[in-house]
Amino acid sequence: MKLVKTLLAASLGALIAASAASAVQAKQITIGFSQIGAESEWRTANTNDVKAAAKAHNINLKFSDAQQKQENQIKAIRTFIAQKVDLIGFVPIVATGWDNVLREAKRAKIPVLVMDRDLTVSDPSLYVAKIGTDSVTEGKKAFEWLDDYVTKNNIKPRNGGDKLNIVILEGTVGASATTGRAKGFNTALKNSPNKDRYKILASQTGDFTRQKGQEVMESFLKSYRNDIDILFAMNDDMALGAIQSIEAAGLKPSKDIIIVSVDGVKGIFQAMKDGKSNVTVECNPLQGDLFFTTAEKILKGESVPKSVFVEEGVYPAEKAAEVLPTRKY
Ligand code: GZL
Repeated sequence: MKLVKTLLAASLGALIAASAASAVQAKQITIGFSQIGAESEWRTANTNDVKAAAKAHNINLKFSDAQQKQENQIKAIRTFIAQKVDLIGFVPIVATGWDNVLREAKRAKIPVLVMDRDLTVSDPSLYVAKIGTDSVTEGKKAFEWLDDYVTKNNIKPRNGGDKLNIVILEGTVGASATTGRAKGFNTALKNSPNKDRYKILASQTGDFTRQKGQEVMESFLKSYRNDIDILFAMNDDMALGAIQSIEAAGLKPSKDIIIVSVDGVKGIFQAMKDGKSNVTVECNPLQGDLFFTTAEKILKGESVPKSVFVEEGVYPAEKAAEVLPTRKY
């Protein structure tokens, strides 16, 4: 009789444990996600991928669009804390200014997972990890492609001088994508054996938007028209805006002015196919699946790497027609 009671108690215990475990598994994860805004084709692709991946992972996603304002991101994170979400995700529009709100998340014992851009905090434990892109390498790849192209095609300054003049359309001021790409590009230029053939004539933010890219390129052309040989645009949207200004000034984009940009969105592949741009360095926005897989690991108490980069390539114009139909964004 005693044995029967023991067996019954054991099976009851197992039943309770199993149902508790299944209850934990059954509990849908709720994640609060603060997105920067919708400033570029790239950002829209990133948002669409996050939403699709949340569905695929059966995540209850509370999505907030900050309309390009850091204060809106901070407000959204505070709301997520008040709602006691399981995890907070966000794309830091700029690298600094997050310590206080992330301390509030830490006090509320809500883990924070960063996507896409980097942040600078006084205490690295304020966020668990960052899933995203390596903007320094993207900037380095951009210059290295340019240097190789100039050498192979024996490109000479349009004004007959001894320097190939570069103008730069920078991204959002203070964003890690901006500082990283600038660092990568400028360091590769400084380390190049051909560094003396280049001069950076002007560099100004176009805030990653097509409209500002067009406006700033128009002002560059007014100031330096026939002295500009190369445009480095820190994203494709600004390059596409600049192409419109270059054509309006009666110049041939990709021929009179070599154009190098970053992202790899469909719009730049079409421009390259139309003979209007030279190369795009891919920055992969399709980070949603990796983000939610990592979030699930964090919530199970598993350890994850502090930083994980997604795969990225380089696509010159001659590849555009072949690659365009395969592009997912
Ligand atoms: C890069 C990403 C940048 C893109 C832009 O990781 O944060 O923001 O390059 C986007 O197109 O606006």
